[in-house]
Amino acid sequence: MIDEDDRTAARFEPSDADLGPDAEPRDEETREQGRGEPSDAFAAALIAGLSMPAKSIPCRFFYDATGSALFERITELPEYYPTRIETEILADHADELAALARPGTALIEFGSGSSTKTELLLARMTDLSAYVPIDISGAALREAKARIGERFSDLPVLPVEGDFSRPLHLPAQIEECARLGFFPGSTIGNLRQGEAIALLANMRRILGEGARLIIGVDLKKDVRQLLAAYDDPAGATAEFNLNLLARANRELGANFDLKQFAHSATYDVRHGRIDMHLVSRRPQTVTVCGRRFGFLEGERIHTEHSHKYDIEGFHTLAGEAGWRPQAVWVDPERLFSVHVLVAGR
Ligand code: AVJ
Repeated sequence: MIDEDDRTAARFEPSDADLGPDAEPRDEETREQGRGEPSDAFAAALIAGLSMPAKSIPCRFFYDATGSALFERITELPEYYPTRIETEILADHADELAALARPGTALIEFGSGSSTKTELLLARMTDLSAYVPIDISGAALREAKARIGERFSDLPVLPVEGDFSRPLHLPAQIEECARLGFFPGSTIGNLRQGEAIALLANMRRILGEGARLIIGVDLKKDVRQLLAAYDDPAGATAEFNLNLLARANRELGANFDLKQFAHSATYDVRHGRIDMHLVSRRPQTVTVCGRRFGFLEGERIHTEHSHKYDIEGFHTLAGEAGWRPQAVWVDPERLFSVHVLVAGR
């Protein structure tokens, strides 16, 4: 089931910022730009991506302050079901979630941006020993710690600043704890097959044998419904997509004319994924950091993959990374799935 072209892509969104707990901290100023990545990383990725015959921009650059706010708006759209349905599934399985967190368990969240869902879990998991958010952004971690610390004052919050697509150590304080991972939002869908397997395998190494992982995965469904979720009539997704170019103008002094690029979302049946592009409306030239990039009319910049799985397909993928299925929950309309996996073959 593994595509050749997917196999070669071994890693999840390589970033210049390998901030394991032992890495040298970068200075505060560069670290605070966007989602913890300095502008020069954006500049380098943008120039590399626009220099390829098939142009692309890595989707992790969506999430500067503006992009994060736009994504929040997307999650409130009637057409964008994933956030709403995943939250419902978690709420509907509160007792089973609580049972996953026996006394002495540490909850380890991959990313720290999903406040409502995290708080839903923490409210149910009353016997947790610690909450460990892992994120590349120190600012996001400080916010999460303040917010969680306020509402759950008895719960030790032990943030880890680092890139969870790389080897990473958990805090010594949770050495004796059972580990329960949490990776909501179908973020796994951003990765190609090979990258997704590599990330899941890395999470297994981080959490250790016997650990459990709660992971949200968007399901395959009617193509019209998928397309509506990624090309909403209110134009929020278009604005989110175009923010990549707006960000380049703001941060790098690029001169993209936002009116001359169109948002596009298509469904690729073979790979089971939504592809987002920005499409040049006419022949044009854009300057980024002193470099000129030509666009033909209709030429596209690829900006995001969002893979959709059926339950069996996701089980196969997780199995390749050394995870066994323990449980899977879906909503009555079968729009979204939440899996519980166990580390070990
Ligand atoms: C945050 C990656 C899950 O793929 O649905 C929403 C991002 N892109 N609308 C997704 C997104 C366009 C989202 N994920």
